Amino acid sequence: MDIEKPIYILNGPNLNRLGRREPEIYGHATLAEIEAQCRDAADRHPVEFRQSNSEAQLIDWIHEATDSGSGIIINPAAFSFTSIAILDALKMFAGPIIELHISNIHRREAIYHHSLVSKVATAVIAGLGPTGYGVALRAMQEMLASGTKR
Ligand code: CA2
Repeated sequence: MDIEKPIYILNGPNLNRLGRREPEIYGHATLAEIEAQCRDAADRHPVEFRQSNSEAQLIDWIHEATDSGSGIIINPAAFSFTSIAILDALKMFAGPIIELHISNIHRREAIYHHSLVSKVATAVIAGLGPTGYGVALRAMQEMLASGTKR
């Protein structure tokens, strides 16, 4: 294991607007505050923290992580439920993948219940609020230390 390889934390559409609406579902933290929380939790690895509203951009970042990353934490947001292209890109990644949702998607409307990404995720975290990012990062570092593959 190369401990210098970064953990990619990828965030999908609309998450750049966090903290501005529906705090009862998503909490009050902005994505910038969540990024700071992740950098605090990442004591052993460099972190690439990114957000895009574009499916193509997220796929390019998954390819980048496949070439030079150690693990992927991904909140694909609405693309969780629609994107076979993101699923296919993640299949090429050999390391651990944590799918993360701020809300508990299973308590919500039926359109949020079936994530395509879960098929390729090593683990899924949902419903912990913004705290889930720090939890995911600590779990990812444990996985990398113990040599977990996808
Ligand atoms: O709970 C999550 O993290 C989600 O991935 C968020 C997605 C939703 O489609 C998934 O079902 C669950 C939606 C993100 C919406 O972004 C927001 C932006 C501003 C305020 C609140 C949410």
